[in-house]
Amino acid sequence: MKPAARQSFTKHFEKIPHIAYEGADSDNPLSYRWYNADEVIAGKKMKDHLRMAVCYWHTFRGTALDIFGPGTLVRAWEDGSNSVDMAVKRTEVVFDFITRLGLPFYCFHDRDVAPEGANLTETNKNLWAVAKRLKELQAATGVKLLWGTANMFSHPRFSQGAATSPNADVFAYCANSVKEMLDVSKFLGGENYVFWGGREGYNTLLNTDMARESDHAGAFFHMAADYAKKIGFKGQFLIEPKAMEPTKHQYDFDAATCLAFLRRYGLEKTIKLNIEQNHALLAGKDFCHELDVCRINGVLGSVDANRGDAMNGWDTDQFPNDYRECAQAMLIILKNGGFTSGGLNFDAKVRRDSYDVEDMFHGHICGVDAWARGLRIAAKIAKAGKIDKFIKDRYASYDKGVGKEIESGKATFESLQEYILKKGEAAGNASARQEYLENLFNSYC
Ligand code: XUL
Ligand code: CO
Repeated sequence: MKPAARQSFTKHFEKIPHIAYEGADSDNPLSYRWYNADEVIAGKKMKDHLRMAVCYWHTFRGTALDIFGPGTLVRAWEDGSNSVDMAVKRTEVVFDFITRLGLPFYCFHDRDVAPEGANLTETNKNLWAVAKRLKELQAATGVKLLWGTANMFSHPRFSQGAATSPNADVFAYCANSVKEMLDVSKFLGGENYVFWGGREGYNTLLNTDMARESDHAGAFFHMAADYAKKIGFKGQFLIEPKAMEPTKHQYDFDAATCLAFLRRYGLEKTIKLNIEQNHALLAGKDFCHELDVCRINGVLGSVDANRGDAMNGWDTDQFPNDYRECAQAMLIILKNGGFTSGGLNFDAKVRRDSYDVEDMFHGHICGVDAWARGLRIAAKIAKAGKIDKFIKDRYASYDKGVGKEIESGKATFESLQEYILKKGEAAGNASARQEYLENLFNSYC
């Protein structure tokens, strides 16, 4: 780590050391057991494979309020105000935290870093006041912006949607939000720009013109792309699918739904996807299914690394801990050639009764190590090549004869009928060997 990255900006984490790699046998809970940033795995440093980011919203703006009660997390650095002064002071705590974890990136919404003002002009001014300080802290620490985004879901004006609101003034308001955040993202060297749908969706068709709302969303993305081009913002646009919550029917339900939308509006070359584990669960899909849908369609952009709870149907946003699932996900990411502009953003929060500052570290350390261990396992599996070979062999009938004619486009229904009539019956199927493969997979863990 560069010496500059070890500086402490505040006194709030005095009792926490800079988290270092100590290896799998370490019994120090404030160390990494699997994440060794500069170690080369499968031809690349671990930090460059994983590109991990701290999210501003859960870790620094979340108080753990829920619908049954107020926030329980009292942070010593907060003065209780939602002022620009506090926003600027908070940035130093954030960078102190990220550098102690030794992670290379962070992500934020406009409203995470700066409060709304008395009017929109003041709101924009507030955002720039904080962005300037963020830029200084990025320069001082080497921490970079993985992605920026705009919060177009919290304020009551967005209660019926943002770009899909029936109120055109809200659409215009959102144009200001994204325009400013694209400028800020460019200013801070953001490597991506994320659109999570927020309240883009509906609760009942009795009040909703889905066709118009969809067209409005398409138009909004084109305006965003035009503006990014105009200012020379080179970051990758990403849509983050989510099936439900807050609306019943979210327009960005899952990867396949987003792909259909992108193709319908000619945006498939402009926008990739940011896949979140917990959102995949809400869609009733495996996280890895969503990743592979993206991979085979060339839109695997980035990942919101968290986990849901298989027993309930909401967005619990817990820190990832299942290194076997991370390993399977990393296999897909490696197959994709790794991340380019994307990375792993910990869109995760500590539980309502994990009150201490130390818990913020334990959550991140657990997530970092789950993914680092997953990467190590995935690299072993890829190198051994046994699973790849099994899959390749399973389709061997398409590498020759009639199968090859099907894949090359030479076969027709007539030619295939002639072939199979002559044979009289299809060749027997080989076993798909799921149990063998699951056992093989486990043997690398
Ligand atoms: C909401 C969610 C968001 C996005 C960014 O479920 O995941 O925090 O990641 O807007
Ligand atoms: Co997310």
